[in-house]
Amino acid sequence: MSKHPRYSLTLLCLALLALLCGCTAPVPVEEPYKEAIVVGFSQVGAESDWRNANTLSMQQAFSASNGYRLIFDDAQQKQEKQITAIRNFIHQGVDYIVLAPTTEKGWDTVLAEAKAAGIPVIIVDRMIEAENDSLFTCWIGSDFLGEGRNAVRWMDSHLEDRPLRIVHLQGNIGSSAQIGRTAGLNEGLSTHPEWELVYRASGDFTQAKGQELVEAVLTQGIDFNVIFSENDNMTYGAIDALKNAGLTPGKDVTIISFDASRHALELVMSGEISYDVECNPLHGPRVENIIQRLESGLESPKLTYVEESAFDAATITPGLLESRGY
Ligand code: GYE
Repeated sequence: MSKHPRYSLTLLCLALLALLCGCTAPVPVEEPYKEAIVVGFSQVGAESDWRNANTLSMQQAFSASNGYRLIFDDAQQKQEKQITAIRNFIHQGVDYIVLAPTTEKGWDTVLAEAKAAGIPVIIVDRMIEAENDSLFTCWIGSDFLGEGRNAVRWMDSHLEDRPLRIVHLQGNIGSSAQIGRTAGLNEGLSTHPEWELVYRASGDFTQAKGQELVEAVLTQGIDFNVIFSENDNMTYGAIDALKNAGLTPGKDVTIISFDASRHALELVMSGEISYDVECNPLHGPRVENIIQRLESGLESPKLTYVEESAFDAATITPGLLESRGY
């Protein structure tokens, strides 16, 4: 049977009508009435500027004027809420499920349910660790280990003149963004005996927790000269904590950050952030393109990594800042 009973049914009715009328006139050439494609999108939450830009990009791509009905669910960084949302999507019989997973593990059961219901699942942004990869149709997102390695390469070539005492602010533990960026730093630590990790904790990718962690570091009197912060929002919190303590970000402490959202790039320009590794959140048109391919019966590559860059004072330009859409 056709994957799209809504089209075949319309055509069948037109053909029957033509038969009943006994008319020989050709069937009208207009496009058959197209129902909207229903997409259920389970989003991680609203923890960061990156996330909000990602949500907006998805909402714009899956608009009614583009032929979609988007059912959006914000899971507030809780995997249980995402599992419930996916079950609701299955129950509602959506055409596609798009999942931006909080963490990598724990999806096998619910994705098997989506598979049994015949609903394609597209994973976006972070990855999942599935027991077998037939549980999802495809994934599109970033090379998080590559991002971590990129930051380490910069530290290696720009901070070689002094021993590093690193404060590491991690993202939401168990998420691909945290796992990859942390693994990149760990590689750097293992090959640089002169780099010392003096503090490591998770700030869950939020500004408030980033600030709290750096305040705790300062209160404990830990000596440090680098902050390796796994996203821009935690960096903003860290900067506030440093400034409140009378320290100058970029001078007293070198800050490495991830995402490269517009405000962070302004801080690269002003020297408060020394290096920002880009992570592109504008996945809406990319996922939409995948769905269009699937609608036309084409396959989509199983894994797609988006291209990304990184910026420091030497590479940032006012033009780049202006053109930044997020
Ligand atoms: O870096 C962070 C967000 O998964 C790439 O999640 C995403 C990360 C991003 O909250 O800001």
